[in-house]
Amino acid sequence: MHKGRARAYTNIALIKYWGKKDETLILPMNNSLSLTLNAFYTETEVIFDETYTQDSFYLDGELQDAKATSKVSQFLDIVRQLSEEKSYAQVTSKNFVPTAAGLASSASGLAALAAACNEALDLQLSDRALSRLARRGSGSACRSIFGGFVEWEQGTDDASSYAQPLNSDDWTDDLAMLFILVNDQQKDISSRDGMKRTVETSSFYPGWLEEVPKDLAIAKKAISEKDFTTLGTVTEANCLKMHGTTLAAVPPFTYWSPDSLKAMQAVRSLRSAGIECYFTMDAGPNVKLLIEKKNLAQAQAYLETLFDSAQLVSAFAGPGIEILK
Ligand code: FM0
Repeated sequence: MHKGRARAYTNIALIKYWGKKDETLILPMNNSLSLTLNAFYTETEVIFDETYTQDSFYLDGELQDAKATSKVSQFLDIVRQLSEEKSYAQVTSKNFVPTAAGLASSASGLAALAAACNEALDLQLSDRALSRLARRGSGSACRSIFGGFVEWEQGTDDASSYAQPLNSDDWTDDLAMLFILVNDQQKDISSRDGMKRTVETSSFYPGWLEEVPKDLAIAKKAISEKDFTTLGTVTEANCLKMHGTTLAAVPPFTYWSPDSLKAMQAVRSLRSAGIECYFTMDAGPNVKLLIEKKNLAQAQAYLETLFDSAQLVSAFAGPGIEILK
């Protein structure tokens, strides 16, 4: 019996990962840059035991169905390939996110699973090797190995595609993210399916690939200079470009709901009132604001006039992977 436990925090991309050049290895079409957060995380325990007759996956106390288990099982196969271990495993995960927030994250989930496997099987992977392993489960998970600002270098093969921290701790302490949790009835298109359809069919996708290196360079310079205005401006612009690509996909789709637009407008109103903040969005309708800590209370007070206070959740910069005993 081999057992390991780990905690991983979710991350939100400021410059987005959107599209794969290799779907098996999960090699992305572009570099991305994220902020790891402290408020949402996953704790995962993995037990490999030769008496097990199949892999099993419990999430928040419930045994998962074949579909959810197969994603975990495929990842365990990769772990079994690179280790001596041949046994099946039991994976028990708990997501620490606000209830019904729709924030359950594959980034924190797969990063925690990778770290738990590393611990259970004493693989002694370096953080970089662990980032590569987590990437095989879910691309954005490779960034959750590290805390603060993190860049995922797209690379050209399995060995060269990994994340690394930007070492900007003294500035991340001043920053916050405010989540506006938007209710919506739309059927979800997963990020995996959405980016695939976009790469394959969107006439706007080549434009996206032209823009990302420029946005990334602006973002990295802004981080090194602690220039919040420039970082926020490029974060918001990059998000809009990513979401623009979905409108030209065939068939077209969008992750935006009416309340997403309402939240974006609220961000613009806050800026007009001199409270600087910028939005970003991922493969769903929730809107996330990048803001300096010193302005958080004021922004929250304004947003509470437009949204239910239960829809507003704030987070600060968080750490990298943690091993739990
Ligand atoms: O996080 O197919 O990692 O950079 O969140 O598992 O590799 O879930 F929606 C935008 C994350 C995509 C941007 O995709 O996909 C970002 C996104 P996988 P992920």
